[in-house]
Amino acid sequence: MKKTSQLRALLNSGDTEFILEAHSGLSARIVEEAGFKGIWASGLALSAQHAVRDNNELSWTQVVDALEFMSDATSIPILLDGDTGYGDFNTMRRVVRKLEDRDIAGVCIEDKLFPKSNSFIRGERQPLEEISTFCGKIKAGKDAQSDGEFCIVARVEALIAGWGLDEALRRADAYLQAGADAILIHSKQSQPDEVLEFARLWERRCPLVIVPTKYYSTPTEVFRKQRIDLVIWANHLVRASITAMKETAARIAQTQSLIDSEDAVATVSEIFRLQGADELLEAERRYSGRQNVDTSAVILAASRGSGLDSLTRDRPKVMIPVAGKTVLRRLVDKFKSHGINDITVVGGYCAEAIDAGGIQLVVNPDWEQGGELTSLACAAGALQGEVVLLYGDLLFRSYILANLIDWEADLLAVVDSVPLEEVEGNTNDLAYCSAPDDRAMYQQKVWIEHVGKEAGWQGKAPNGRWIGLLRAKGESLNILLKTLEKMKGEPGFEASGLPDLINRLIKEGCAPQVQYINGHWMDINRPEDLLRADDFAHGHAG
Ligand code: SPV
Ligand code: MG
Repeated sequence: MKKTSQLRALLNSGDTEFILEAHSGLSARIVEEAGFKGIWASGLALSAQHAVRDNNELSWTQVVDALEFMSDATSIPILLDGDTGYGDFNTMRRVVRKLEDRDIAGVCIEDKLFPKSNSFIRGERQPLEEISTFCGKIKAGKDAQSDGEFCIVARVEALIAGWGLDEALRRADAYLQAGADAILIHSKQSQPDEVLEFARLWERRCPLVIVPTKYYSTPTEVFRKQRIDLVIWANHLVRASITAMKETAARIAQTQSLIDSEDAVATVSEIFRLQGADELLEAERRYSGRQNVDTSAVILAASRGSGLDSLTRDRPKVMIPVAGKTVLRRLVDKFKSHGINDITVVGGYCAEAIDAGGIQLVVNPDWEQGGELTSLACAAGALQGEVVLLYGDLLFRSYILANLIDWEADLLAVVDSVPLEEVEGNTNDLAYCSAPDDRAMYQQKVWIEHVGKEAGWQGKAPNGRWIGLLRAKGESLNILLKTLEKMKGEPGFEASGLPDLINRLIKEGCAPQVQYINGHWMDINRPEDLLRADDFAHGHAG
């Protein structure tokens, strides 16, 4: 339903309905999320939000600009507190057209003189507008609206100005004749008596609206009984924000720290949620055309690295420095420089020593008994879109990552084809492939057939070593996730590693394509690897 029709339905529902004040896009969204069917764009709150007085110090175009944010942020109708209409009948016409442009459902105008002041500041001394002049404004507004459902609410200030009930009724009647869609009867008394009496005498000639700011202690049942159509809770969000901001500001000023305030305020992710950050991420996926938007990295770093005793006494392998920078920082920098900013590290041993800057740290509680796949399962939530999966003790040249991201294949594994007899260090993950490395061929189509420690498999010699770097996306990533889930329920899962997962994927018909390399990487398993790593980092080796 369009917003104008929603407001009209609210005024004419036959029940007592409620709308709450908002003064910004954010507060408007909060009103809608709280379940309200409409928003009161309060003049007092809007001006207070800008630290100016409720005396038309905010120009009406500034009001309209603020309303645009509120309207864009919500799908429920906004009734603007339009003060006196900001001028004469002519201004009123222009205001109505501009409000319709911003999808505002209605405006309430009060029968005071421009520039007005708030009714609760010496309200009794404020002069009222001539009835005929005010009726002209209502008529001009009604004639200016292009949507027949747009509502003009006429606010009667006669009670506040001290003119009495008869004058209030006389004015309300004239305003109704002039075309008003509803009457707002305002009062500054602490009891609702005069408002209820007005309502009784008004006899439901048109929808009646009230603002019980001053007679706030009246039970809502009383309004229902008098069949008030719309109750405006006119200023509680701006007041709530003042209290919350003052308390938080004082606490931070006093403690010179954030520690005592963190739990008392909304989280930063709550801000993102209210801003609709998720929608933008989704839109980025659809529209940005950038390749790496979805690419994330998952680094397995739960193990201590048993061959590195004293170096890993109080930190996991990833936190070992190489040429002045930890292995993890090197990996993170490399990923970031390739546009991969969503990096998850699965820690375990001494996870608290992992520098969590710029990464999501997930801890595998079973790291001691569990193998690599128990760690991978902990990061299952991060296995979305396109994922680079690797061991946390890897150093490699940047082009390897660049190619890994660039290649088309859904599932891609990096295999080093340097002959084993020339290899220093780890020869664990031997790769048996559908064809040997033909270095004369670019993007040669080869698949892994098996990964294992054994020096021969089905009578074949290995074609190289899988370096512990894998990239998965699309259907292959789905199959990987399903396979991981299946393996979780099987005996032996606890002890399984990434090569077991690869072998299982091959059995499922999802063999990784091979990206052959020739050196240019290393992993860190023994103390002597560290000297090589320093050289590697300085570009002297590999
Ligand atoms: C407002 O919210 O700005 C109003 C209602 O006009 S009151 O402040 O009660 O007059
Ligand atoms: Mg006001």
